[in-house]
Amino acid sequence: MPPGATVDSLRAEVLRHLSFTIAKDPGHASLHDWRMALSYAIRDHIVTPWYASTRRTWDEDRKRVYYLSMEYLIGRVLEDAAINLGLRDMAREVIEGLGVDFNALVEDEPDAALGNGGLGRLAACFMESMATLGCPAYGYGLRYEHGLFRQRFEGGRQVETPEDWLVTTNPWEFDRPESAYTVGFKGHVESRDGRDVWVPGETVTASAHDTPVVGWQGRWANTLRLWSAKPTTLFDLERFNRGDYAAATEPEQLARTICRVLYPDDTTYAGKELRLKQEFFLTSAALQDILRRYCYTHKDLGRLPERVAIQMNDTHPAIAGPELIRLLTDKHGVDFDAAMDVARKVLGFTNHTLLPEALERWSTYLFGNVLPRHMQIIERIDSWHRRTYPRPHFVGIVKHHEVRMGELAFIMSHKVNGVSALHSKLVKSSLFPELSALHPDRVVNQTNGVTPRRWLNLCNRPLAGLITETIGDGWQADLDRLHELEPHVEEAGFRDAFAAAKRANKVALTGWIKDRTGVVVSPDALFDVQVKRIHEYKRQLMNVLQTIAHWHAIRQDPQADWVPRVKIFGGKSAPGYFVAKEIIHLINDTARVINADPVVGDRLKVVYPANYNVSMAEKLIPAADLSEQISTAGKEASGTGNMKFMMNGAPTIGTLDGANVEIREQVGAENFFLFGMTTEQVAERRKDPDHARHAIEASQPLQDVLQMLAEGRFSPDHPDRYHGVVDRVWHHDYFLVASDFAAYHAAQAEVDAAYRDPARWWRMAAFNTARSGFFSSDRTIRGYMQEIWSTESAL
Ligand code: B1N
Repeated sequence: MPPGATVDSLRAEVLRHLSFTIAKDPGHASLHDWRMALSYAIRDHIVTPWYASTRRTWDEDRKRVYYLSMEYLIGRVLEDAAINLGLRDMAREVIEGLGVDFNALVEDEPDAALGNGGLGRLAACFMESMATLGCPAYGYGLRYEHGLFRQRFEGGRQVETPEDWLVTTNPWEFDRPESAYTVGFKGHVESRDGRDVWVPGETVTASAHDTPVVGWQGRWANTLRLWSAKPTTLFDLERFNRGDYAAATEPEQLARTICRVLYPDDTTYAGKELRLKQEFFLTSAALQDILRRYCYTHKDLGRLPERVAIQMNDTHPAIAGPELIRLLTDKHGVDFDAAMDVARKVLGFTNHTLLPEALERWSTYLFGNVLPRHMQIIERIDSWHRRTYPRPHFVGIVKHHEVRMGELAFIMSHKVNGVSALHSKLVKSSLFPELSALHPDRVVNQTNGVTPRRWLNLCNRPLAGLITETIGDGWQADLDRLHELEPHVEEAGFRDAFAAAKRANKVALTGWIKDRTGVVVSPDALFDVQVKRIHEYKRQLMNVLQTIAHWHAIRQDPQADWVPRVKIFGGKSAPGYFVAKEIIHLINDTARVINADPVVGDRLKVVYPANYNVSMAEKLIPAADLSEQISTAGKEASGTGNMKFMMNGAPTIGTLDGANVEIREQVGAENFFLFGMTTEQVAERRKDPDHARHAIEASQPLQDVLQMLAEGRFSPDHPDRYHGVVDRVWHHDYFLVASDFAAYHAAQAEVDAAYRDPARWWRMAAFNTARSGFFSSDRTIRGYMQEIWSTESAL
C-alpha cells in the first residue's frame, strides 16, 4: 500500500478528481464519472513509482528490454492496478461509502482488446511480470482506434460489430506528442555520394501514448508505449487551392487508416498491404525511439547490445532486422558487417505457431513497392548469410518471389524461442531444420506463463483468500509457494474449503449466465469449459459432437445415474473463416435443442455467451470444474488458458499438445484426463487415406451423432445446414476429430466417475492449484532475462 494512503485520503482524492478533473458534483455524477474519478485517484499512485523506476533506469544506465508486439490484450486496468497497489479493498470501501456500486463501477470500464487471443494476452502478462520483477522494459505497440470486434449471435450465427474502447476518455494513457517520428513508405532509393538513400513517397508521423504498467505492490512500473499515426503535413494546401479537395486530404486518410483497426485474424496470414504498413509503422517508430534514447547518453552504437535487448513477438515486427540495419548504416554511417553484428546481438525472436497458414511471407513485388530500401537490405542479408554459412540446399529468406519473415527473423536474431517444450522441439526439427543445423544453439525454449496477480489473486477472491489463510501472504509474487498447499490437500477440511470457494464462484456465474443467455443452470452440475478462439485445430467440433453423443445417451436411459453437466463455450471466429463460423452456428443450434429438452432437464445444459474477452475469462475460469484442451497434437504451440484453469483448480481433459504436456508433468498423470493421439501418432494416422471412415465405423456413438446432424435434428428449419460439417468429418478430417473421438468420449466418462467421488475430485482440483506455480509468467520472464536478454532486475 502506498505510504500514508487511508480510506479518508483516498476518498478526498476521488472527490477532488470528481470536482476538478471531471467537473461534476457528487449529486449529479454518473457511474462513468465516478469510474473516471476513481481511476485518476488510483493513477496518481502509479505516477510516483513510475517516475522513480524511469529515473533509476537512467541513473544506473540499465539495460532495457523492448518488447515489440502488434497485440496487447489487456482487458480492464482499474482493478488490476488497484490490487497491485494494495488499494483495491480501500477503493471498494470508499466507493460503496459514497453510495456507488463498486462492481458496477469496475464493469463500466471497457476492455482494452488490442489483441486476438493467446499471443496478445501473453504480451500483457509479460508486461505485468516485467514490472513485478523490476526488469526495466518498454512494450511497443499500436494504439488501434478499434480493438477486436464485438461478437453477437443472430439466429445462432456470429455477427461482428466494431469495438469502440476510445469513445470515452482512456484515463490510463498519457499523450506524448513530443515523442514523434516520421515513418516512410514507398518511393525509391537514390545513390548519393556512394550511399543509398531512401526517398519515401509517403510519410506519416508516429506519435506516442504512454500507459504505466505497475507491478505487484507498486515496487516498479514500466511503460507501454502505443503509437498512433498523424499526418506529417495537415493537408496539401497547393492541391486544395487548385480545387483538388480529395487529393488534398490524402495524407490525413493514410494516417487515419494505419491505426484504425486491429486485424482480426488469429493464426492466419492475409498478405494485405495495410498490414505490412502497420507492421513497419510500429517497428520503425519503436526503433527510432530506442536509438534516440540510447544516443542520448551513449556514442558508440557498437555497444548497443550492452544496453538494449529487443524481442520480436512472432514475425509481425520482423522488419526490425532490416530497419535496424537501415538506421545504423544509412542514418548513422555504421558499415554493413558491423551493423549485422550489432543487430543480431540485440534482437530475439519468439515463434508462436507452426501452422503454415500463419507464417508471414510477402510477395517481393508488394514488399519492394512498400519498402524498396528494405527489399535491397533483405537481399543483402540473404546473400551475406549464404556466404557466411554455406550449405548445399539452403532455404533462404527470398524464395519463389516471396520474402519469408520466419527465416528473416531467425537469421537476424541471436536467440529464437518456442513457447512450450514440445513446440520448441518442433520449431527446431520441423519449422527451421536447416537453419537450426547451421545455428545449433540458437533455438531455445521458454514455456509460456500467466500472471497470477490477474489470473488468480484478482479474478478468484474466494480461492485467493483460502490460499492466504492456509500458507500466508506473499505467494502472489512467488507462485512456487503454492506447493505449500500440498500437505493440506490430504485434509478433508481443506478440501471442503476448496470446494466451497469453487461453489461460490459457480453460484456467482449461474446468475451471470442467466442474465447473459437466459439459461438457468445449477451450481451442482459439473461446469465443463472450452473458451478460446474458434479454430478447426482446437476442435470445438469434437466437443460439440461429444455433447450430442452424451445427450443421446441420456435420452436412451434418463433414469441412470448421470452426473449433471453444463457445457460452456466461449470464443470468436475470424470474420472470414467460414468453417469456424459454421461450428459456432452448430454449438448454438445444439444448445437450443438440448436446453429445451424436458427429458434431459438439468442433466445437461449448453451455454455459449457471446463476446468472450478477458473480462469474461475472469468470470468463467474461476468457476470451471473442467478445462477443455483438446487440440490435435502438434498444433497448439502452447496455450495459456490451460494454465489459468489449472491455477484456479480445474483439472484438464486434454491431448499431449503444447503446454498440456508440462501441465501433466507438474500435476501428475493421476490428476489429468489424458486422451488422444500423440504428435507422432497423428502423422502416422494421416497416412491412412480412410482414417476418418475407419474411426466412424468403429464408433456407434459417433455414427449416431453424424446421422442426427445429417437428418437436421439440430436445424429443423434448414435440415441440410450441417451436411457440409458431416461431409468434412467423413472426407476431409485433417484435424482428426473422428480418430480421437472415441478416446475423448471415454475420457469424459472417466471425468464423470471422478466427479462422483468428491474426495477424489477435490483432491485432483486442489493439486492442480498447488502444482501450478511453474506456470507463473514471472518464471517465464526470468527465463527470458537470463537466457535471451542478459539483463538483471533493478530491484
Ligand atoms: O500464441 C499463444 C500460444 O499459447 C498459442 O498456442 C498460439 O496459438 C498463439 C497471427 C497469431 N500463435 N500465433 C498467433 C496471432 C495473431 C496473428 O495475426 C498469429 N497466436 C498464437 C502464446 O504463445
